[in-house]
Amino acid sequence: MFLFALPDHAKPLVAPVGCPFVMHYCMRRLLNAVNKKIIRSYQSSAMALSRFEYVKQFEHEDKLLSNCWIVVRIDGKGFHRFCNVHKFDKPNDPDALQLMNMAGMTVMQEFNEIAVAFGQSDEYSFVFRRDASIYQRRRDKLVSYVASLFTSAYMFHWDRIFHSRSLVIRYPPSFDARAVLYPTDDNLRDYLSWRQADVHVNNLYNTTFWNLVASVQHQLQQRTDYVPKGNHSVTEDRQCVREK
Ligand SMILES: Nc1nc2c(ncn2[C@@H]2O[C@H](COP(=O)(O)OP(=O)(O)OP(=O)(O)O)[C@@H](O)[C@H]2O)c(=O)[nH]1
Ligand SMILES: [Mg+2]
Repeated sequence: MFLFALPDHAKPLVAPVGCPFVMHYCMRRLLNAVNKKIIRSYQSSAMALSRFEYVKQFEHEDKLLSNCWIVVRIDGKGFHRFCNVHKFDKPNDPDALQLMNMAGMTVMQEFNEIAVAFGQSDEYSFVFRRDASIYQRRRDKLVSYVASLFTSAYMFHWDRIFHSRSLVIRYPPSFDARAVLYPTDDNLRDYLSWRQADVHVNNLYNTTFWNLVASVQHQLQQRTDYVPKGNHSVTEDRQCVREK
Protein backbone atom coordinates (compact mmCIF):
# COMPACT_ATOMS: atom_id res chain seq x y z
CA MET A 1 0.00 0.00 0.00
CA PHE A 2 1.33 3.45 -0.87
CA LEU A 3 0.25 6.62 0.78
CA PHE A 4 1.26 9.96 -0.57
CA ALA A 5 1.77 13.02 1.57
CA LEU A 6 3.07 16.52 1.40
CA PRO A 7 4.31 18.18 4.58
CA ASP A 8 1.73 20.59 6.00
CA HIS A 9 4.07 23.54 6.13
CA ALA A 10 4.70 23.15 2.40
CA LYS A 11 1.02 23.68 1.52
CA PRO A 12 -1.00 26.85 1.63
CA LEU A 13 -4.52 26.22 3.05
CA VAL A 14 -6.21 28.59 0.65
CA ALA A 15 -4.97 28.92 -2.89
CA PRO A 16 -6.05 32.14 -4.57
CA VAL A 17 -6.32 32.00 -8.34
CA GLY A 18 -3.10 32.97 -10.04
CA CYS A 19 -1.02 32.24 -6.94
CA PRO A 20 2.25 30.39 -7.57
CA PHE A 21 1.06 27.78 -5.06
CA VAL A 22 -1.96 26.76 -7.11
CA MET A 23 -0.18 23.72 -8.57
CA HIS A 24 0.92 22.68 -5.13
CA TYR A 25 -2.61 23.05 -3.82
CA CYS A 26 -4.12 20.96 -6.61
CA MET A 27 -1.54 18.26 -6.11
CA ARG A 28 -2.38 18.12 -2.43
CA ARG A 29 -6.13 17.75 -3.13
CA LEU A 30 -5.43 14.99 -5.63
CA LEU A 31 -3.12 13.08 -3.31
CA ASN A 32 -5.57 13.33 -0.42
CA ALA A 33 -8.33 11.85 -2.59
CA VAL A 34 -6.06 8.99 -3.71
CA ASN A 35 -5.04 8.32 -0.11
CA LYS A 36 -8.64 8.14 1.04
CA LYS A 37 -9.49 5.65 -1.71
CA ILE A 38 -6.55 3.45 -0.82
CA ILE A 39 -7.41 3.48 2.89
CA ARG A 40 -11.04 2.64 2.17
CA SER A 41 -10.22 -0.28 -0.12
CA TYR A 42 -7.65 -1.57 2.37
CA GLN A 43 -10.19 -1.47 5.18
CA SER A 44 -12.89 -3.29 3.20
CA SER A 45 -10.49 -5.98 1.96
CA ALA A 46 -9.19 -6.46 5.51
CA MET A 47 -12.80 -7.01 6.66
CA ALA A 48 -13.58 -9.31 3.76
CA LEU A 49 -10.51 -11.40 4.38
CA SER A 50 -11.07 -11.80 8.10
CA ARG A 51 -11.25 -15.35 9.38
CA PHE A 52 -14.86 -14.73 10.39
CA GLU A 53 -15.93 -14.19 6.82
CA TYR A 54 -17.03 -17.82 6.40
CA VAL A 55 -20.15 -17.27 8.55
CA LYS A 56 -21.76 -15.46 5.62
CA GLN A 57 -22.20 -18.89 4.02
CA PHE A 58 -24.88 -19.66 6.59
CA GLU A 59 -27.08 -16.88 5.26
CA HIS A 60 -29.74 -18.06 2.89
CA GLU A 61 -31.62 -15.86 0.49
CA ASP A 62 -35.12 -17.02 -0.32
CA LYS A 63 -36.40 -15.36 -3.50
CA LEU A 64 -40.11 -15.30 -4.21
CA LEU A 65 -40.94 -17.03 -7.50
CA SER A 66 -41.36 -14.58 -10.33
CA ASN A 67 -44.60 -14.07 -12.23
CA CYS A 68 -46.69 -14.95 -9.16
CA TRP A 69 -48.91 -12.70 -7.10
CA ILE A 70 -47.31 -12.11 -3.72
CA VAL A 71 -49.66 -11.76 -0.78
CA VAL A 72 -48.11 -10.48 2.44
CA ARG A 73 -50.56 -10.97 5.29
CA ILE A 74 -49.95 -9.43 8.68
CA ASP A 75 -51.87 -10.51 11.76
CA GLY A 76 -52.00 -8.99 15.25
CA LYS A 77 -50.31 -11.11 17.89
CA GLY A 78 -52.61 -11.90 20.81
CA PHE A 79 -55.13 -9.26 19.76
CA HIS A 80 -57.86 -10.95 21.72
CA ARG A 81 -56.05 -9.74 24.85
CA PHE A 82 -54.92 -6.45 23.29
CA CYS A 83 -58.52 -5.52 22.44
CA ASN A 84 -59.75 -6.48 25.91
CA VAL A 85 -57.03 -4.51 27.67
CA HIS A 86 -57.85 -1.42 25.60
CA LYS A 87 -61.59 -1.98 25.97
CA PHE A 88 -62.33 -1.97 22.25
CA ASP A 89 -66.03 -2.21 21.40
CA LYS A 90 -67.16 -5.74 20.57
CA PRO A 91 -67.21 -7.22 18.03
CA ASN A 92 -66.04 -4.25 15.91
CA ASP A 93 -64.59 -1.06 17.24
CA PRO A 94 -64.85 1.55 14.44
CA ASP A 95 -61.83 3.50 15.76
CA ALA A 96 -59.69 0.37 16.03
CA LEU A 97 -60.63 -0.61 12.48
CA GLN A 98 -59.87 2.94 11.30
CA LEU A 99 -56.44 2.67 12.92
CA MET A 100 -55.79 -0.58 11.05
CA ASN A 101 -56.81 1.19 7.83
CA MET A 102 -54.43 4.09 8.52
CA ALA A 103 -51.57 1.65 9.06
CA GLY A 104 -52.58 -0.21 5.89
CA MET A 105 -52.58 3.06 3.93
CA THR A 106 -49.10 3.89 5.18
CA VAL A 107 -47.84 0.56 3.85
CA MET A 108 -49.56 1.14 0.49
CA GLN A 109 -48.02 4.59 0.18
CA GLU A 110 -44.55 3.19 0.84
CA PHE A 111 -44.76 0.20 -1.53
CA ASN A 112 -46.09 1.34 -4.88
CA GLU A 113 -46.15 -2.20 -6.26
CA ILE A 114 -49.12 -3.17 -4.11
CA ALA A 115 -52.15 -3.67 -6.35
CA VAL A 116 -54.79 -4.13 -3.70
CA ALA A 117 -55.04 -4.52 0.07
CA PHE A 118 -57.78 -6.01 2.21
CA GLY A 119 -58.14 -5.75 5.96
CA GLN A 120 -60.44 -7.25 8.56
CA SER A 121 -60.28 -7.72 12.32
CA ASP A 122 -56.58 -7.71 13.30
CA GLU A 123 -55.23 -8.72 9.89
CA TYR A 124 -54.32 -7.05 6.61
CA SER A 125 -53.43 -8.64 3.26
CA PHE A 126 -51.24 -6.74 0.80
CA VAL A 127 -51.24 -8.04 -2.77
CA PHE A 128 -48.05 -7.24 -4.68
CA ARG A 129 -48.23 -7.28 -8.48
CA ARG A 130 -46.95 -10.31 -10.35
CA ASP A 131 -44.08 -8.29 -11.80
CA ALA A 132 -43.12 -6.64 -8.52
CA SER A 133 -39.36 -6.37 -8.25
CA ILE A 134 -39.16 -4.90 -4.78
CA TYR A 135 -35.97 -5.95 -2.92
CA GLN A 136 -35.34 -8.35 -5.82
CA ARG A 137 -38.30 -10.33 -4.38
CA ARG A 138 -36.27 -11.33 -1.33
CA ARG A 139 -38.79 -12.91 1.04
CA ASP A 140 -37.20 -11.98 4.36
CA LYS A 141 -36.69 -8.35 3.42
CA LEU A 142 -40.20 -7.89 2.10
CA VAL A 143 -42.01 -9.65 4.92
CA SER A 144 -40.03 -7.98 7.68
CA TYR A 145 -40.30 -4.49 6.18
CA VAL A 146 -44.06 -4.75 5.72
CA ALA A 147 -44.58 -6.04 9.28
CA SER A 148 -42.34 -3.44 10.86
CA LEU A 149 -43.78 -0.53 8.88
CA PHE A 150 -47.33 -1.62 9.64
CA THR A 151 -46.54 -1.92 13.36
CA SER A 152 -44.79 1.45 13.60
CA ALA A 153 -47.61 3.12 11.62
CA TYR A 154 -50.16 1.55 14.00
CA MET A 155 -48.33 3.20 16.91
CA PHE A 156 -47.75 6.42 14.98
CA HIS A 157 -51.45 7.00 14.26
CA TRP A 158 -52.74 5.81 17.64
CA ASP A 159 -53.01 9.25 19.28
CA ARG A 160 -54.72 10.83 16.31
CA ILE A 161 -57.41 8.14 16.33
CA PHE A 162 -57.91 7.69 20.04
CA HIS A 163 -57.22 11.09 21.52
CA SER A 164 -60.95 11.95 21.62
CA ARG A 165 -61.44 8.85 23.81
CA SER A 166 -58.30 9.62 25.85
CA LEU A 167 -57.27 6.03 25.23
CA VAL A 168 -53.64 5.52 26.20
CA ILE A 169 -51.77 2.59 24.73
CA ARG A 170 -50.92 0.17 27.53
CA TYR A 171 -48.30 -2.01 25.87
CA PRO A 172 -46.70 -2.30 22.41
CA PRO A 173 -48.69 -4.30 19.86
CA SER A 174 -46.94 -6.61 17.42
CA PHE A 175 -47.85 -8.23 14.12
CA ASP A 176 -46.59 -11.39 12.47
CA ALA A 177 -46.30 -11.58 8.69
CA ARG A 178 -46.06 -14.21 5.99
CA ALA A 179 -45.72 -14.14 2.22
CA VAL A 180 -47.75 -16.53 0.09
CA LEU A 181 -47.48 -16.92 -3.69
CA TYR A 182 -50.51 -17.33 -5.94
CA PRO A 183 -49.67 -18.42 -9.49
CA THR A 184 -52.99 -17.67 -11.19
CA ASP A 185 -55.54 -14.88 -11.09
CA ASP A 186 -58.18 -17.40 -10.03
CA ASN A 187 -56.06 -18.45 -7.06
CA LEU A 188 -55.72 -14.83 -6.01
CA ARG A 189 -59.43 -14.18 -6.38
CA ASP A 190 -60.19 -17.29 -4.29
CA TYR A 191 -57.73 -16.11 -1.64
CA LEU A 192 -59.56 -12.79 -1.35
CA SER A 193 -62.91 -14.60 -1.32
CA TRP A 194 -61.60 -16.81 1.49
CA ARG A 195 -60.70 -13.80 3.65
CA GLN A 196 -64.03 -12.18 2.78
CA ALA A 197 -65.93 -15.35 3.78
CA ASP A 198 -63.95 -15.40 7.04
CA VAL A 199 -64.94 -11.87 7.96
CA HIS A 200 -68.54 -12.56 6.98
CA VAL A 201 -68.88 -15.70 9.11
CA ASN A 202 -67.04 -14.16 12.07
CA ASN A 203 -69.12 -11.03 11.98
CA LEU A 204 -72.36 -12.88 11.59
CA TYR A 205 -71.54 -14.95 14.65
CA ASN A 206 -69.84 -12.23 16.68
CA THR A 207 -72.38 -9.51 15.99
CA THR A 208 -75.23 -11.80 16.98
CA PHE A 209 -73.42 -13.09 20.03
CA TRP A 210 -72.31 -9.68 21.37
CA ASN A 211 -75.71 -8.11 20.70
CA LEU A 212 -77.30 -10.88 22.76
CA VAL A 213 -74.76 -10.34 25.52
CA ALA A 214 -75.38 -6.58 25.43
CA SER A 215 -79.16 -6.96 25.54
CA VAL A 216 -79.01 -9.47 28.42
CA GLN A 217 -76.64 -7.17 30.32
CA HIS A 218 -79.02 -4.30 29.69
CA GLN A 219 -81.96 -6.28 31.05
CA LEU A 220 -79.98 -7.36 34.11
CA GLN A 221 -78.94 -3.77 34.72
CA GLN A 222 -82.53 -2.64 34.56
CA ARG A 223 -83.51 -5.31 37.07
CA THR A 224 -80.71 -4.62 39.54
CA ASP A 225 -81.48 -0.90 39.29
CA TYR A 226 -84.91 -1.71 40.70
CA VAL A 227 -84.85 -0.97 44.42
CA PRO A 228 -87.96 -2.22 46.25
CA LYS A 229 -89.50 0.10 48.77
CA GLY A 230 -89.67 -0.97 52.39
CA ASN A 231 -87.35 -2.75 54.75
CA HIS A 232 -86.19 -5.83 52.83
CA SER A 233 -83.21 -8.04 53.47
CA VAL A 234 -80.70 -8.64 50.67
CA THR A 235 -82.17 -12.08 50.08
CA GLU A 236 -85.63 -10.61 49.77
CA ASP A 237 -84.31 -8.01 47.32
CA ARG A 238 -82.82 -10.75 45.18
CA GLN A 239 -86.14 -12.55 45.24
CA CYS A 240 -87.84 -9.35 44.17
CA VAL A 241 -85.46 -9.01 41.27
CA ARG A 242 -85.99 -12.58 40.22
CA GLU A 243 -89.76 -12.36 40.53
CA LYS A 244 -90.06 -9.04 38.74
N1 LIG B 1 -63.28 -6.06 20.86
C1 LIG B 1 -62.73 -6.17 19.65
N2 LIG B 1 -61.90 -7.21 19.41
C2 LIG B 1 -61.36 -7.30 18.17
C3 LIG B 1 -61.61 -6.38 17.16
N3 LIG B 1 -60.92 -6.74 16.05
C4 LIG B 1 -60.26 -7.86 16.40
N4 LIG B 1 -60.52 -8.22 17.67
C5 LIG B 1 -59.98 -9.36 18.44
O1 LIG B 1 -58.87 -9.86 17.73
C6 LIG B 1 -58.97 -11.26 17.61
C7 LIG B 1 -58.32 -11.68 16.31
O2 LIG B 1 -58.33 -13.05 16.18
P1 LIG B 1 -57.01 -13.92 16.11
O3 LIG B 1 -56.00 -13.23 15.26
O4 LIG B 1 -57.45 -15.27 15.67
O5 LIG B 1 -56.56 -14.02 17.63
P2 LIG B 1 -55.29 -13.41 18.40
O6 LIG B 1 -55.70 -13.24 19.82
O7 LIG B 1 -54.80 -12.21 17.69
O8 LIG B 1 -54.24 -14.60 18.36
P3 LIG B 1 -52.97 -14.80 17.39
O9 LIG B 1 -53.25 -14.10 16.12
O10 LIG B 1 -52.89 -16.28 17.19
O11 LIG B 1 -51.80 -14.27 18.12
C8 LIG B 1 -60.46 -11.55 17.66
O12 LIG B 1 -60.71 -12.81 18.21
C9 LIG B 1 -60.99 -10.47 18.57
O13 LIG B 1 -60.93 -10.94 19.91
C10 LIG B 1 -62.48 -5.28 17.45
O14 LIG B 1 -62.78 -4.40 16.62
N5 LIG B 1 -63.01 -5.23 18.71
MG1 LIG C 1 -54.22 -12.20 15.64
